[in-house]
Amino acid sequence: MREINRYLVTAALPYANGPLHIGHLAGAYLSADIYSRYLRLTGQDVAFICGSDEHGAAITIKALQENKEPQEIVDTYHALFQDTFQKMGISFDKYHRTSAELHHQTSQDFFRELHKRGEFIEKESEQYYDPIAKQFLADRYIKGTCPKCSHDSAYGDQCEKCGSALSPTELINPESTLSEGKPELRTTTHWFLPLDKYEGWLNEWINKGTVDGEQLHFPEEWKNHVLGQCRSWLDNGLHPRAMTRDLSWGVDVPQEIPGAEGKKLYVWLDAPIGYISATKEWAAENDKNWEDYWKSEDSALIHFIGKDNIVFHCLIFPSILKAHEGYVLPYNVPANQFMNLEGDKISTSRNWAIWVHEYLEDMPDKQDELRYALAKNMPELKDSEFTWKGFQDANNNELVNNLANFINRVVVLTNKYYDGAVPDFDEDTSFIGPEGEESLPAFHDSELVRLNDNLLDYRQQMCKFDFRGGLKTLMLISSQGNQILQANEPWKLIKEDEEAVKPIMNLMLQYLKVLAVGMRPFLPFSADKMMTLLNLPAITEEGELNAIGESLCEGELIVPVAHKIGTPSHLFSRIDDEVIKAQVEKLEATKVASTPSATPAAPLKSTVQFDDFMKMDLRAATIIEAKKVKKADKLLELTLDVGFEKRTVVSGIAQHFSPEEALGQQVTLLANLAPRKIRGVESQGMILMAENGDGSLKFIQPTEGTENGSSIS
Ligand code: B3M
Ligand code: ZN
Repeated sequence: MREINRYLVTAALPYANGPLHIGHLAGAYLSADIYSRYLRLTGQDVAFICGSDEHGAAITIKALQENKEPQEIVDTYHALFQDTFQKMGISFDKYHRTSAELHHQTSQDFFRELHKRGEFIEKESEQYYDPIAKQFLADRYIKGTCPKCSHDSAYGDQCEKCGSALSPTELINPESTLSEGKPELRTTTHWFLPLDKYEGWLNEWINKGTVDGEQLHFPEEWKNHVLGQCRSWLDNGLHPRAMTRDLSWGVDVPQEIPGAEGKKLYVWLDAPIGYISATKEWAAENDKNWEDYWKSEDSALIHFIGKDNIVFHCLIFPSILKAHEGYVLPYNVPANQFMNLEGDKISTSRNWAIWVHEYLEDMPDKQDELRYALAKNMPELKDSEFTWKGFQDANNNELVNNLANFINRVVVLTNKYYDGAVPDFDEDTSFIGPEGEESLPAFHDSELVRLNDNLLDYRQQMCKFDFRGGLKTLMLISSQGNQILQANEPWKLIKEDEEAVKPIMNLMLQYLKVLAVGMRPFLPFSADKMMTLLNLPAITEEGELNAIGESLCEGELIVPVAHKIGTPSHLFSRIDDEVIKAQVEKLEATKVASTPSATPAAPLKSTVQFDDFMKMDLRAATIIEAKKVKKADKLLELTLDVGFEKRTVVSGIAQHFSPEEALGQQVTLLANLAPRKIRGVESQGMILMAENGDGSLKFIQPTEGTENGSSIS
């Protein structure tokens, strides 16, 4: 078995072409930060790496729209990102950028090495060229009508309406986005990575975690939706992918290679290498060796990303790393799904988003409140939803009423009864436990162990990337503290039996320290304040959790008797309805501005009898596999987990959802529809969809917490 002595944690490099929204935070950055902070608290050696992705068409098109140079655009957003991340407490060890010289060199060296090893195939192909702009038109430089759904402004690489992946030559009536002129086909040569040749080892590596029989990771530790996406790509067959582009902005193909002139590296080749150049820079600044993190078997590479980046991090980048040789492959890629906002997909183009820098302007001291609301709702396994009401409730009911209330009570009472000094106590004094049980006198054996058990649950959840679970466990510790106070009523007991209050208050102070340290990954600012309240040294994230765990295990106090704590001050405050209303109105205003006039609803169908309706058996089910049906543009073949069994359903949603988008969604299944064969596949039921006035489709989804197989009536 592989021993891990070092962690290299990466978060997807954000494109420097627009500000960050809460979906970005919930997708990659917050989870990566929580995990890195957690690892540091357990004494691990961690390098937490990120940077701005400053190449690719996303940047040049933005520059074009704003009539600026690409460099100006990336400088603006790189600075904004640094500021936003820092204010939100994202604790990168290095935040780098891909326009840096070191990055250009690193990615060119990579290309050179792959070229030297003969890993590329050089291929001539016909590509659109804009004779007015004198440029080849890759990906987003070309627009036209989607051959799949007839949407009239599909891009050369993708139709944003139906989600289909396209190539520029498939577009009907292609048009250059640079000159709006008609492009012509010209021959150009590019270097391709033959991904089809790597299918064999990729299959073994994804499904068994082994390469040539050597165990490199454990697929059972990977999230199902990540494995599912990888398998669906592999099942559909991989194709050679061009690693270069004819562009003016990006990393030059090393000029000594014949034919390199005018060619740039494909952004998805250079961007992930950005993780390597960032690590190099960090290592140079911190007297570390970057190769320990990238080239040593006892190092675990963990990529935090959103689900739209899975194929690049789980198949393409690993292929690049392996082709180069000497590099570790990702140990886990705990990708998140998407976070929706108030019932709709977050969308930059429709301005349906909460921009993090604006949030910080509106609520400059509420970083932890946002981190909490996002973490508690993190789309770890399926899409989730952020609502302002939910944010308010999380703050008022959980942070204020549970956590802050508990902490405040303990600090106030300790100051009042003992002048702030942690009381000593008689171990034979009994008190009532959190579930109302009359606790046995052996305080050390029962209560500290209970606390440690909770802490162990938390640790297990955090190791498994179950951050929602970890946070819940911490909030449970806080609720248990509140329950112990409530059941024992020290404020009454103090008048009758002073001695009996001491073990309770002592224990509550131990709870506080566990909460401060445990909460640090989630609420770094508040955890620091909690340590100040306790008058304990600041948390340095250098193994504090281990220290606490060891003491609790031994039945030793983690806040010693006679230690003098600080004076009370409030950690969180209520957020009023007006504040929330203003935010909702701000968001709604963008919707009114961008929504076309409502289209009339479809006319009602004729009446059915109640009995007819009751014949339908509707069940909750989750899509666990999704793939396109060959030669059928409209169909997806879905595998559904219906709790008690699995079903195959062929559904006509392919023009609205890509297999990746469908994967992981919980849906409503009409389970007793007579099976029928569609394109040779037996479809065992139908999933229910809503059609909006504009023709877009939505899944009819059971509310959060509905178990697969539950019947819906
Ligand atoms: N910039 C895409 C994105 O932000 C891309 C990630 C690069 S990670 C190497 O979704
Ligand atoms: Zn389309």
